[in-house]
Amino acid sequence: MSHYQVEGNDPCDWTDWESAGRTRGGPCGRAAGSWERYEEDAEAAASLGANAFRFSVSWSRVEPRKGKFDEAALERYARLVVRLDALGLEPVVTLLHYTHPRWFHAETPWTSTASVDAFARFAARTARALGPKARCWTVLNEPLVLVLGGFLDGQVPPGIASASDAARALDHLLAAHEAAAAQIRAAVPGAAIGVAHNMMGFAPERARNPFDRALVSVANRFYNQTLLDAFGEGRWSAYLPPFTRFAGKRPGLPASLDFFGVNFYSRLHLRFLGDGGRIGSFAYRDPLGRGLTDNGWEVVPEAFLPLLRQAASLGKPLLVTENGLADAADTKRAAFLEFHVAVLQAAEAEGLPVHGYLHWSLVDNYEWLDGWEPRFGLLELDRETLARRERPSARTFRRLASGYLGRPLPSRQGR
Ligand code: IFM
Repeated sequence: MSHYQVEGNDPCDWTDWESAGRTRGGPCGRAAGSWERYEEDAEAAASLGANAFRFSVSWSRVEPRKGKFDEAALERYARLVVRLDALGLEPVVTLLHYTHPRWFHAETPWTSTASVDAFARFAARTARALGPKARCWTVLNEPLVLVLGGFLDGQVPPGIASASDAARALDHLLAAHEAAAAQIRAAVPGAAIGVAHNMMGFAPERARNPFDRALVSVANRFYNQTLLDAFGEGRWSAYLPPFTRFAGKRPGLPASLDFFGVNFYSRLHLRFLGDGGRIGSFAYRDPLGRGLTDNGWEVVPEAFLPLLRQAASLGKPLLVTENGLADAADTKRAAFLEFHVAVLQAAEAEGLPVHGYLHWSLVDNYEWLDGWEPRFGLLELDRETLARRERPSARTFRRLASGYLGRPLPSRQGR
């Protein structure tokens, strides 16, 4: 779960984005009301047989004014951690899941080095407040997606469209990861530090077309491999045609990471256009005839294993930090779960270090630009009463959870 998508009533940069009419799906509003219901959600996860619970901390709640921390907000997350622990659920804590406090972009934007100190301060306060029971940290969620949407496309806050700003923002996000990791390790003995990276399958629209195939390799290199290079080698150089290059060096990054989180959903089909204006087009297709998800994504577990192999080349433990689908009628979710857990078993059988699987999501939540239309929950949310009700596929999750024994969650290397 991520804070903004479930908690409700959390004024931040994204709320302003909604008010400015920049989203398609209406306001987030009360969301799923989890700020008041986290314990109920934790109990539901435990009753489904889960042994871990991923959530994110809202920076805007914790530091609503720059440098002024809200102890009550920190205490609320600390209470959640205590409850998770009592229920036998390992907390997996994310510190940046897309949203920022309202002051952030004006005062310490990701394009400036001040962002790194600001984020490290937030990380330090949060790690101290959540304490030793919060061991597993995915510091940044999908940093590359944030950079592409917020700094290259201008689709999400802060709404910038500049390749040079995007390159700078990525560098500072990675520096912020490193600084935050040091703070967390100082506050939480034995903490395991990770990142949650969105990985996408890519296929040539025309299987034998050499230009489509070349596009696939460029897209994979840029979208999937950049962060693997950054965290593996401490440097990255990524090219997105025609005019974007991200390159940088952070030699301390590899040592700041204990595990790599993979968020996997779908696959894009690429077609070379080369018509001057656009290099290529990309679209979700359904060549395997399974039917697209409610938000039009291909269901393609076949693309999952190659991506896990690619991520494993980093040489760190892996955690699947997100995987799921929008399926309000719940006609596809059970099979989706079966397919993807079978891939995890295949991955384990070939020795890939996959330590666990976190389904996205426990309960229907606010899906950013698409609002409330896509329904990702194992639990269906009644938007009027905020009551949760198990979808039939929750039974499949329960059965798979009891049979699928991942390895213990990653621990800090060298300890
Ligand atoms: O809901 C999002 C989540 O916030 C980040 N990863 C992808 C999910 C589905 O779009």
